[in-house]
Amino acid sequence: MKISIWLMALALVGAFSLRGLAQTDVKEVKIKTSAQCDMCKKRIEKAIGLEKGVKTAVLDVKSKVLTVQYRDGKTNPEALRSAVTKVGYDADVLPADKKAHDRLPDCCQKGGHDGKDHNHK
Ligand SMILES: [Cu+2]
Repeated sequence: MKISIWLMALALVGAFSLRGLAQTDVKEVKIKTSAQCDMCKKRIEKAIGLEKGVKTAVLDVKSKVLTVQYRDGKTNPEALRSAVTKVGYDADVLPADKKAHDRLPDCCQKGGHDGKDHNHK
């Protein structure tokens, strides 16, 4: 009898600590960027991948959407968006950091050098 009470107590403690883990679990955010090409993809994924709390960062060039998996509590969508702007790209409603954007190769700047969306062949 005593043992089964202990087991129940253990199970309860286990359930609570699992809930605690879940709260610091991985979350996902999708950020619309102004990426133009595969170079942008690599640049953004590398920079955001190195941000604190980020597990994975994957950019879909076609939709320009960056999907970030991050640890809740270590970082947040606002910090991640701001990190994207510092790489030189728009992040949802946040405009790109101008200095960073102007340092990008022409083809990676907003709209590319001819003002049209294009992709490198
Ligand atoms: Cu580019």
